Amino acid sequence: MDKTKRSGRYATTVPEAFYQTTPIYYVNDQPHLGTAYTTVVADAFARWHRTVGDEVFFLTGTDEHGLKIARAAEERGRSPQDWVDEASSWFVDAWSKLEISNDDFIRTTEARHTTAVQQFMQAIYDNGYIYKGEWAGWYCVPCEAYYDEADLLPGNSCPIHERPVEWIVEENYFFALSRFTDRLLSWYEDNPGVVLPVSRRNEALGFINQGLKDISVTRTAFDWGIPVPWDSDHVVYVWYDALINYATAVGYGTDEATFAHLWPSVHHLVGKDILRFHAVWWPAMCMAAGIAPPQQIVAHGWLLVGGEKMSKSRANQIIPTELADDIGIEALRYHLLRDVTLGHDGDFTYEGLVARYNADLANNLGNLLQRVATVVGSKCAGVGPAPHSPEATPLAAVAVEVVDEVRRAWERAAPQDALEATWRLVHEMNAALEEAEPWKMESGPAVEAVLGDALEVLRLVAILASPAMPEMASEIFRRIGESGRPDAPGRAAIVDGQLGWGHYQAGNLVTKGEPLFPRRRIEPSGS
Ligand code: ME8
Repeated sequence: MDKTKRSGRYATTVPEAFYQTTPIYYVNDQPHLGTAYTTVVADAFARWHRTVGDEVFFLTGTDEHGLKIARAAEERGRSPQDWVDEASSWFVDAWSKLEISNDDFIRTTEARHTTAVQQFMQAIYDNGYIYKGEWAGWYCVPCEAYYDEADLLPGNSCPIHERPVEWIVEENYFFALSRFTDRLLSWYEDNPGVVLPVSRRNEALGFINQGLKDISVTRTAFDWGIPVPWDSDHVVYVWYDALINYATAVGYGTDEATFAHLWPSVHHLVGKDILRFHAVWWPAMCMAAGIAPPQQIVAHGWLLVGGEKMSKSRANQIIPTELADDIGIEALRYHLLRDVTLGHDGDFTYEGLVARYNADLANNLGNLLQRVATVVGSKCAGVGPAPHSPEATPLAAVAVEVVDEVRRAWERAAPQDALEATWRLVHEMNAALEEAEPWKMESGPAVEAVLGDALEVLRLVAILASPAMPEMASEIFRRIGESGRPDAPGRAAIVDGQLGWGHYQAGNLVTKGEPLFPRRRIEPSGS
């Protein structure tokens, strides 16, 4: 169904379905911490939305066509298909290790994608937005994009990859992007939250206001791509092919009912390097094909190493799975979500990772859990007591504020604020324990109420931290005797959810185990 027709102005509806995507990654090399960062953040959004009760569909995948991939295969003496089959499996494996909960993994060499791309292209062609022309320009193969001469660095180098671009002349089909300027501007005006954070929205508007040029969307110089349906001498330009993956995966061209259900409830998470493609080209392509543009595009900054972008071409990548082996998968996830302000660049250091781990996980949360389990063991025979009623403890009001802030933080695409707020509750609870010193008290109602509060805080924190640390949060639930998982669908729903104060089940068996987050010294293990 074409939802754009309902309003005629591409206004988006507020659906219950929540379709989260990551970029599809080029298979010219291994996944690194930069691509892992995007994927972990998208995963946390998907997990949060499942927990609040939304119907989530979470997609990631690999971008397998184009000159860059054809050359990567050639350099290794492999056929492109053989190469992409191997390289895409590295991403599947890495994401599985990092606990990425994707519902689907799309590869652009799949038959379903060929069907969708050809149908999408044909729709745009039939609607009169594609024409034939000649193109000459500076092309960066790693970006798979043309550059204006004015945007190049000295020596005709790409501003992102800092290596020389190539002069390419082609006869191609063009997409009439320039005809979408007004429609894009009014779409932005009607949908103030469509690009987050606001700084990235302004950047996207800047691209449009600079003036939009038509884009060449087919190639003839090589054939590693999807054939253009009306002219088989051409293959579809890799970016045009890649963007359509978001429609393919929810049934465009193959399953119209699923597509009508999930589109346009799509939330794209991308790095700032590909904002223009997602916030300008892609909505215009959707409009041209007669479908609604996406509901939201969230763009994050770069992870830097020593002040430089971490990237395949700079060979300064950090391998995320090695880091996860060293510090723990969920500690790494927590650090990426907590210490990078989404939208800004973040400098990655091993010292920063360990410092955050020790402060928040070992000292604060880990210590709270360990202390509470020990004292419930010694003062309450291992049986969890009930918390104070909300009127009887200031912690209940703190919990209400924290839950509210966490909800708002996820809505404004600020996971760092959601986790910071959650840890405020941990801090307050530790301070309350220091004050009451239940380990010095006699067994009885007074000690029970203090420990009941602490168990309730641990229950709430497990739910709120579960998008970052699903398995650790589950282990906390297990140790405080709560049944099920903290991230069960709907657990954090506003209506009938369990984020209010006082849901901890008195009478649960509390168990003490090994510390969840043993304190770390600064050296990577094995060094
Ligand atoms: O651009 N810091 O794929 P790609 C943070 N195939 N994020 C980083 C990063 C860093 N240092 N380096 C990479 C492509 N990323 C296209 C996308 S989508 C239809 C097609 C992340 O393998 C970030 O999300 O070059 C960036 O946008 C993406 O990886 C680029 O991945």
